Amino acid sequence: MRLSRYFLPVLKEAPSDAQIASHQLMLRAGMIRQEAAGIYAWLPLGLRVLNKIEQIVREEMDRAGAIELLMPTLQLADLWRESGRYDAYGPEMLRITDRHERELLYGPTNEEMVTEIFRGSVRSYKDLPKNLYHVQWKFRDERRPRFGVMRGREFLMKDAYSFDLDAEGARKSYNRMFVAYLNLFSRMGLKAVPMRADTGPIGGDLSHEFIVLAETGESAVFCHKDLVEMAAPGPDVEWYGDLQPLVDQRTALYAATEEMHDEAAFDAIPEGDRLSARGIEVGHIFSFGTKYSEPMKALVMGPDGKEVPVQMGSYGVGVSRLLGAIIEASHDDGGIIWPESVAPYHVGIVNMRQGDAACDAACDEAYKALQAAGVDVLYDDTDARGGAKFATMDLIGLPWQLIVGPKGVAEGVVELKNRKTGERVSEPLDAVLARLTGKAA
Ligand code: 5CA
Repeated sequence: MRLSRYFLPVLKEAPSDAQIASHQLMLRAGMIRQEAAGIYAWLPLGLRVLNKIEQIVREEMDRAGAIELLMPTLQLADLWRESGRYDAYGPEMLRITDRHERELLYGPTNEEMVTEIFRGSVRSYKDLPKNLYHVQWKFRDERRPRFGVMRGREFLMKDAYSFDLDAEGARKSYNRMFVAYLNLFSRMGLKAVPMRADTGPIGGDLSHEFIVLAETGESAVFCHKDLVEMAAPGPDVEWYGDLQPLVDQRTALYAATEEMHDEAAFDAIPEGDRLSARGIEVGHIFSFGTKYSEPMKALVMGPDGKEVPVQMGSYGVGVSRLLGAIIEASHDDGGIIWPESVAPYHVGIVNMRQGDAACDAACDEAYKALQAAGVDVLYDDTDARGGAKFATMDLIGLPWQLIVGPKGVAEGVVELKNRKTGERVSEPLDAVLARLTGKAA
């Protein structure tokens, strides 16, 4: 993409109501624009990152055996009356009436609808286990929407729902999602710690929140510090084997959110290993047995010929919130530092003297070669000053900057800067292109 043809409305100053770094940087980098309290338009640069995060989530769900579908944002109130949650949900639910006076709601979550889909076609244990998921916009009329995409009213969530014949199967489904979550957050460069959590309006008795530690996090959390550095298992796990040891490894050490905190258990940890911090909840998984299947009559036939309500769990990832969490974890005074896996573009080309024939030619060559190699590239071909171009590149945080100036070009070299480390190397263009495309020069 050529910046001169792109839509990247960067701001010099962050609006004064943006209190935390990620919110300020997302506004300044032209990624989002507030349209109403807690409701954002996703501008082109922001949308690219959102799509990348969504794709990582999707790949890890698929790997763990979950199956993607797409449920609508609007749901019938009557469906929620079946579970008893229509009245229980309170003012967070956006309630809507259509022209026929039918009561609808904008989905804050999908347990009821997915249970309805399941009961419409699955009858036998032979079709189990199943895990259905979607990535869809949700609406919750939060009392205090704040911190940009971190606590929005309209936000993008991945929500998966598992169905099993018995509690043992449900536990296996839960474990698959637990392990998939460790991998998916790690692929985004995040250290997310699973912590015992309260289940709130979703219900059930087994639940973990996945927490990214950050000073600006909304939740107070307590854990053993070894959990923070524990590496993710990676993709080569036996998804339908015994995952309990992997889960036990993470749950043996103390980790809990404020609502579940047990002071005595925490104090039993040696003092130097205790971590009392703040965190951002990027995912939340629940196992709630028959809470929905029983009242909604989602029954399956067991091998003994008896019908039982299906055992369920639900598994959420805050896809749009993740942009905020990643930026909180990875930025400096100059701006965002995207991990490669979610960066909107891999490389930014900075033409230090637009209009200079040699600079333009070198930039064009680099732009074409990178595009041909399938590398996402943003070419700053505007006539802004060099200083302003550097500031924009640092702000939007692409992993690599390829800097082309008249002096270097005359000497046959360009500069390659690593956004994260700040390291620069001066090399012939061919060598730099080889590095960026992963081919030897
Ligand atoms: N049905 C369950 C799991 S699918 C559920 O709704 N869980 S949840 O309420 O915990 O939400 C799942 C994830 O969505 C949270 O972990 C959080 O990362 C994200 N989330 C929740 N509320 C918001 C919000 N207001 N703004 C942005 N992200 C949110």
